[in-house]
Amino acid sequence: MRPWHAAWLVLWPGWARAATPMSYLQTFGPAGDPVTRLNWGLMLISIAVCVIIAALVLMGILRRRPPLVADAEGRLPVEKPAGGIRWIYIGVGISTVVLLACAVWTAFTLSAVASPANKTPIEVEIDGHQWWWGATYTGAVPSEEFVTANEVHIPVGQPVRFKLVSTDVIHSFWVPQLGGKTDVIPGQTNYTWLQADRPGVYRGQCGEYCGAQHAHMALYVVAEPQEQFTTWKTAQLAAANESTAPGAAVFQARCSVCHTVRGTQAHGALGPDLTHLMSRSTIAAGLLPNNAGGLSGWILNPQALKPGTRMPPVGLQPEELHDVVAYLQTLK
Ligand code: HEC
Ligand SMILES: [Cu+2]
Repeated sequence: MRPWHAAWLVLWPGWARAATPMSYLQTFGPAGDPVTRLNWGLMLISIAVCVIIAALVLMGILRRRPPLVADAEGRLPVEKPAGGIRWIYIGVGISTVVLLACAVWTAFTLSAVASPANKTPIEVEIDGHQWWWGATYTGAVPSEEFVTANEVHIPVGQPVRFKLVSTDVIHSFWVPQLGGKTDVIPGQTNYTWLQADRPGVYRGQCGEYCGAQHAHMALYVVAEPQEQFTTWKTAQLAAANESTAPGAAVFQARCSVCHTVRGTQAHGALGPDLTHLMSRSTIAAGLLPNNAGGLSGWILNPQALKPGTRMPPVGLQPEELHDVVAYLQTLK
């Protein structure tokens, strides 16, 4: 981002979200807004302090002292004229008040973002993997539970609780325009929450170095009106149909050990759930667009596109590849 773009962040929020999806200088929900205000406030105070100190130093340098007067023997007085200590007291006084105010503001900010004001009926369990995000929507009853990956939908204007666990190393869950980072630690469960006050797609990213493909561990939070969210959720809850397409057989034979497609024999858990793969806009945690080209390239050789990824090249014949991609595209 160029420095002058920062001005646009303030003047035109829509631009901020579209052009700088990872900028935390502007947020769009109560889990982030208090911190953003504090951020800008402390920055402005710091700038003011620099300007005031610089001005005072300049004044000190430029101000003429009254010339020292020699006594009868021509000696200059050793003692300097008194005065000025008053300014030390004033300076210390002002700084103390300002710093205390900042500390109090910080404390209020931390408590404001610690937990949502309203109840959170929706809880999503996020599990960090090298290098993708699993997402389980836990319902009140098991039949309301479903699993997806790398793209979570939330209803606008409602707080959503995120339960964070890791299956391997430490990751960090971070959607900068909605809230701060929370570490995702193996053997420990952390919680955070997010709320989006405007509909939109918010980009998230692993915020803690977790290995070679850390940079390709993105996450999308899609905030939509309640009605659309319910439609999405209902679609996600549905299982896929057993398919007789040739690609389905290839998938069962070569991919089901790692991938789940609910409603079929595929129950693998090493890779993302693919039941509603086509409802997602990207694959491989934001690396590729989710279309025939992206899918074919990915399945042909994931290691070339995301070296080190836990998905191996499966070694399909061209026809099998074609069929399996056609099958995947039916998983709407
Ligand atoms: C050894 C386990 C394994 C096998 C076998 C495997 N995959 Fe994967 N697959 C993964 C993992 C792990 C990922 C996540 C990779 C990442 O994003 O870094 C993945 C990701 C994917 C994705 C992207 C999903 C998303 O939402 O990002 C697709 C599509 C996919 N695999 C299709 C297939 C197909 C088709 C086959 C069989 C031809 C297959 N996989 C075989 C482990 C496997
Ligand atoms: Cu990471």
